[in-house]
Amino acid sequence: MWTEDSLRGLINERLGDHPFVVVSYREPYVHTFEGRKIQCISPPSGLATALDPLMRASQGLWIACGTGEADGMVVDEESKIGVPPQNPEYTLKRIWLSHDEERGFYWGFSNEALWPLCHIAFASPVFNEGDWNIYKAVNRLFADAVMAEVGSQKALVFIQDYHFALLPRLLKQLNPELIVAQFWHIPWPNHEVFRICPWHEEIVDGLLGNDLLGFHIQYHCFNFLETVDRSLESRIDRENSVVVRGGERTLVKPFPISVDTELLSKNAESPEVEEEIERVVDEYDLEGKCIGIGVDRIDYTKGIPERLKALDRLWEKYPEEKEKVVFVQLGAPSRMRSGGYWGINDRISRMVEDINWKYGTRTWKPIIYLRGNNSPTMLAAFRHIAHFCIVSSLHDGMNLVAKEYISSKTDEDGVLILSEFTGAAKELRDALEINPYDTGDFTQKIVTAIHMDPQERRERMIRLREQVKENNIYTWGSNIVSEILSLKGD
Ligand code: ADQ
Repeated sequence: MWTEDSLRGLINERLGDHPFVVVSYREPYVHTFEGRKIQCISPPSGLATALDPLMRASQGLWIACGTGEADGMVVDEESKIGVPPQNPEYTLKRIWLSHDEERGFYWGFSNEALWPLCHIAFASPVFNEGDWNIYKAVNRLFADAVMAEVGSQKALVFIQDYHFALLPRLLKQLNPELIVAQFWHIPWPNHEVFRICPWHEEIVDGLLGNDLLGFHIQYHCFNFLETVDRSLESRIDRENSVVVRGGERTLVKPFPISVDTELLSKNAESPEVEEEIERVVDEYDLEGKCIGIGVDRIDYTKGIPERLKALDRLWEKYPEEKEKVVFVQLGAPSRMRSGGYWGINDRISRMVEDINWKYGTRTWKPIIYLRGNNSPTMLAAFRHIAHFCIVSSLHDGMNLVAKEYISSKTDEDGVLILSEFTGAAKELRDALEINPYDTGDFTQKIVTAIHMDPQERRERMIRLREQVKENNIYTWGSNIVSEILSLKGD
């Protein structure tokens, strides 16, 4: 089983004196104001959890956009700061984007074109030429930032996600000695879908600048290879999952991401979480109830309206479940500057209100909707007490919520209801699988979860916990880093 220490050991042993650089849009540490005081927070993110030990061991450099309101006040003249701030072990370099750059690069092309294009959720992508030009310019800005640090050295550059599809090619043009790898955190659709993007060939060519390109699951790798095959002149070695183009090779492989299972399990039993459990049970009147939860960024890909529809059907068809079952939906507002997200927020609020009005009584509220960036302690408390958790994404690269729920169920008692359209469904075979569009079956699965025999519930949960223990976030980090290190060839 991989741990933080063994991941560090791997780096110490095999990196040598090659610089290690991570590039992502989001930064691992953000400086904000608390009143007049500056505070540093590390946003809860699986990615930072996996990469932090790796960065510490390599004493590397992490390049990301400075987005915190106090970020600019704590860096040096090169926009750098040693992190973690109390005991610096590696360097964070912040890149500053203008309003127009942020609008075109992040809100525009990344989130209004690539996000809907890669998720089959039937939201039309917006292909705006102005946004595309800014996306290209910001990718160049990051390429210059990497080059300013590594020059002609043989450095290892590990890029995160769909914000930087063009960066690998730009880097390889500037320094062919670099080892470049990228992890694409969202699905890759099939060629018929991807080719509607007017610039799909440039995007695919940009990604083929990578020596290694990782997706969560094999299916996304196949889709990518198919897209390459049908978009560009190249040779595909399917047996080894390699694209050969102009003498360059790109290895395309799945690396299913995960969570820090051990830490989440430990936290679930901490005194802080126990206290929070007492508080929420009391405040929301949950004593003796069968509790279901949903935990999501509010995004149209997460299938929240579909989930509410199934719950509505539950109380309509099975009135005996009234007063007994309470569903708690924790929803973090997300990307609210993007027009595509306003509708989903309104729709969810209206549906919750309608269900509570239709079925609620003076002593029972069927759905408790806690909209906000909920604290890790509150999330841990709800995960620990929930009898079932629903993940009903219409399409999702992996979905960490499913794995966080399992990790928090230290009592080995709980049921995961999981959409077949998540990457997680490929691993978590003991979940109750649903098609979120099939409301009848979805409702039936909720009933099954509520009434599952305790022995079966426990056996399924034990197997799920074994699965996430074995493939934890450090397994992901170690597998992908081993692959990157083996590319350096010495
Ligand atoms: P996301 O689309 O953000 O990630 P997900 O994997 O579910 O989706 O991660 C969401 C994270 O936000 C989880 O850690 C969760 O606990 C947290 N969160 C959700 N609701 C919250 C709330 N109300 N308050 C506070 N925190 C909340 C993208 C891809 C996924 C892929 C990940 C990692 O879309 O498919 O799993 O990257 O690669």
